[in-house]
Amino acid sequence: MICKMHDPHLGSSKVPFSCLFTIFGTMGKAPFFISLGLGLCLVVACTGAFAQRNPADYIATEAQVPSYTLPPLFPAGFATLPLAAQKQAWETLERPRIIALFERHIYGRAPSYQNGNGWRITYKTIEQGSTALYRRRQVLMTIANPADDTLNARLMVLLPLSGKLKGLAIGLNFYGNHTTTLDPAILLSPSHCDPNPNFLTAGDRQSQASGGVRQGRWPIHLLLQQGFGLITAAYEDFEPDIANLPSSFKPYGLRLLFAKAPIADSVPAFGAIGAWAFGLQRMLDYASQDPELQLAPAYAIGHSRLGKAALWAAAQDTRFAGVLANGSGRFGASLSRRQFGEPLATICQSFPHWFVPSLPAQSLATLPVDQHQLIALVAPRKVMIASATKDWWADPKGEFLSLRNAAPAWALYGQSALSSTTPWPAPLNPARSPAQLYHLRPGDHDITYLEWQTFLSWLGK
Ligand code: GTR
Repeated sequence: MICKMHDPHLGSSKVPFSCLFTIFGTMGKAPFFISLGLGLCLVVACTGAFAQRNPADYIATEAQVPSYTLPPLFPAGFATLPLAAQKQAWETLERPRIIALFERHIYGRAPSYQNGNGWRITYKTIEQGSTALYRRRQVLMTIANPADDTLNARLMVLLPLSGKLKGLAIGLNFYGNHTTTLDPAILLSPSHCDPNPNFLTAGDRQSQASGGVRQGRWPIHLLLQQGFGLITAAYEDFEPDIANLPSSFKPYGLRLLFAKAPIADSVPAFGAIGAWAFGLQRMLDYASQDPELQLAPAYAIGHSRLGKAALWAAAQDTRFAGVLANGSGRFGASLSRRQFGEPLATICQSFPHWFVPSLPAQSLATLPVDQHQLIALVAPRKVMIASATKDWWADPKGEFLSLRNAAPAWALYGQSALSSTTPWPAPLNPARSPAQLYHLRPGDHDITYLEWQTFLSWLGK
């Protein structure tokens, strides 16, 4: 049975009835009347009380898609160079040029704190322990700007009990670390979160009652079984997801921290997507300075807006061994010039704080980059792009075409990649090469066990 359930990160969507049992199953520690309240909320949601985006108001069928031409992946004459020279030109000229274009026109620039300009980061283990499943550390990351303003992010690090660490998944979560597991030792963060009665938030702050409500998105058991560790943090620890954030907002995020110690730069400072990507990179820094974690390949993982952030982080930062960008859609994996689903103007209007202020004024004709170029920046590392059949808003086919159009970047490294004629695959029949994987799941905008399982088993090959 399917019912409608409101989730601001889904719009309004359908979730399997079984999820209600999962949620109720996690409610053991909450008082009975809270469970009852949740039940009532879900019943209201099931009546379809929440508005849904109407595909009739957007381009949502293939026949309506206007023709488009993508910016070429390589400059003119590139193919005439010997392969070694192409690879060198890609790494020394093209990658930096393309990254600079994405910074200037879409995501904005991060502070380059590593270059001795006064930004500092410290880590403090504030709790550790173990369960029958994993070893656990909770780490307070403090980021300080040159003027000594600071912000804290709380990292939850889960590691297999024994054996060599095979890999690390690094991803941000929406409602708090404690929502990913039923472990009562997980600490809450005081950062903002989207007020969501379905997940029992305390207004716009995290609440203990939300323990485990997002386990379905975080199959920790599976990760550990495969020898993987997990580092996660609430995304709003790094940047509140609020348009027109007042400067008095507490606790503030990276954008205000950056604004308090501005650097002379003609490129605008990052929007929220850039700030979350920066957060992922700093989580990777934590892994890189730890004797055990630094030995494992680290993968950026994210869903939806956090899929956009994961892709941007992995594109810039070659220390990531790869990325799983799930349902990342507009300004994630999907091609901007393929007008299907969420329009450029709509995303800029709904989420003006995600991007540089000049983005809404861009037309598709003037935008100097498209998203296949972003994916190409991940080469020769691993990239999995995942979509869902009913997620027309994110343009599943556009996500696939973007990956396919990025394939020549892998060829520079002598890696076989998707061919230019690979068709958009049927659901559950992924298109794959050793370093590129596209997966289409039947269903809605979500990340599930299936995407994680597909990603991990592909990495294991
Ligand atoms: C939507 C947004 C999408 C996607 C999604 C999410 O409303 O339009 O691009 O990012 O939010 O992050 O949940």
